[in-house]
Amino acid sequence: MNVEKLSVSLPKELVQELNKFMEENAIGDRSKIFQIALRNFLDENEKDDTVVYGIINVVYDEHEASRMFLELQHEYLDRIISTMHLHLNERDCMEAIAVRGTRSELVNLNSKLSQIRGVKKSRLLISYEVR
Ligand code: NI
Repeated sequence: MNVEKLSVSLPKELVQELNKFMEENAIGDRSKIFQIALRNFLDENEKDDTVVYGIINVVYDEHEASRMFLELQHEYLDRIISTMHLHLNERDCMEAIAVRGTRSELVNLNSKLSQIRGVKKSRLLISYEVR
């Protein structure tokens, strides 16, 4: 593998947390963890025309977010394949939204979802690239 060495600055607490995790899980290769984290970050944020399948995982406050949340899903109806809804407690809900579209479209949808008031978390997992 062709590698390049980088020097990065991180908050001390984050490094301590990482070191503790590596120790507890007997992981010796810090570079591997950064590679995985960066790959996930780029998958979630890179924009291109590759058609992909993925899952958007959203946790939201039903009272605050429901209307906007549904409107946005209707706007993207031809990108959404299926949705699973779970009631977490009296107010909070989780949805796993299976999606298909270009990486750009799905990154934009995830970004819009995460900006809705009452949405606590929205993550896009790219599962498969159509080639
Ligand atoms: Ni619910």
